[in-house]
Amino acid sequence: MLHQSFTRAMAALFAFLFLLASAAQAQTAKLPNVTILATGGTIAGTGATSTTTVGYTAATVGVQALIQAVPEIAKVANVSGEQVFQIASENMGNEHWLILAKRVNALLAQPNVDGIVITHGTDTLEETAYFLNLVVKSRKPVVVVGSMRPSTALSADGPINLYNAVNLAGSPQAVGKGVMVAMNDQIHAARDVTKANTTTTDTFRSTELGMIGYIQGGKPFFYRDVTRKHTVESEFDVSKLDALPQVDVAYAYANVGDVAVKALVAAGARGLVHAGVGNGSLPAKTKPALVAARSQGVVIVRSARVGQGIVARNGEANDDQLDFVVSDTLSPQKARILLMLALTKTSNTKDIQRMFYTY
Ligand code: DAS
Repeated sequence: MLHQSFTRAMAALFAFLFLLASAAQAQTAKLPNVTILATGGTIAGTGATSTTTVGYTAATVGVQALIQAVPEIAKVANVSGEQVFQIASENMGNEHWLILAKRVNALLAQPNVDGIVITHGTDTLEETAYFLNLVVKSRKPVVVVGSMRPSTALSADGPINLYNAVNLAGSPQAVGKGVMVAMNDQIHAARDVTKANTTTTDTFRSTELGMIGYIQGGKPFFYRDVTRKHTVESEFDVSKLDALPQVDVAYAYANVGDVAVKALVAAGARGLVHAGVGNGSLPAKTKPALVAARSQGVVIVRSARVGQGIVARNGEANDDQLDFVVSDTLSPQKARILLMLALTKTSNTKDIQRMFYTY
């Protein structure tokens, strides 16, 4: 009699545990599969004390520790992590971008990967995001995220930024939006976002062209669409590239000469972005060096240091006569990225100008 009751109790227990496991499995099966690619930065940084918000060490915490620090992530996505690099992003280079882009495309080609989050230093985050926006070959969400305070700081922004980024990367509404930057509960398009403050948590801004949405309660809310081509509509493909053409930026200011331009060209620049004053103006002391560079086959893009607005073709210079390209609204650092990729396809300035009005 006792034996029968024990057997019945054990059978009931096993049935309950089986149902529990099945329910958990069903729940997991419903969650999106998101891969986190960690590259370093402040989000992986540590400081000596909880009030150390400057003077900390970036790129010290590994991807698994970043994930374990936010257990809530497991409730919204099936997450796996890869440590691609561990660097402060002021040291990000073309070689890093090629490795990262190839890994992103390989992962997104897998049917069991629904989205990707890239944790990154904030200093060049906008540049990596724009580069990927032009070379990722998938409509699946790719979200670049960082933080302005190290993981050890009071009110560190990294954990909530990471939680938001994973939610966004796993969200069906984020499909087809191009590469996004998720910081400070905001969603920005890679093309128009820039780091606008040295230290504050609201540093990422899309100023005049506007961010594309918010993340509230872990959910994305979109209010704008991206108008320029990106990802699967892009003509650029880095899958077979081991290097990118050397393209540099020369900054204009009162009393500037031509030393920087001449030095960059002498060092082998195949393209040169001039960060002009105002509407991309060319100082008289710099212009001859740019004209000479063009005559040697260097492609010149007139951009502007001001940060907002369209650099008008044939406005402050006769671009038709000089055979220069204008950057449209791209910042000098982003114009450099597009020019680099353009030069993997062509050196024809009319074709390159089309690209600057397309992406
Ligand atoms: N040095 C900065 C970087 O790695 C730290 C940061 O803000 O992430 O970009």
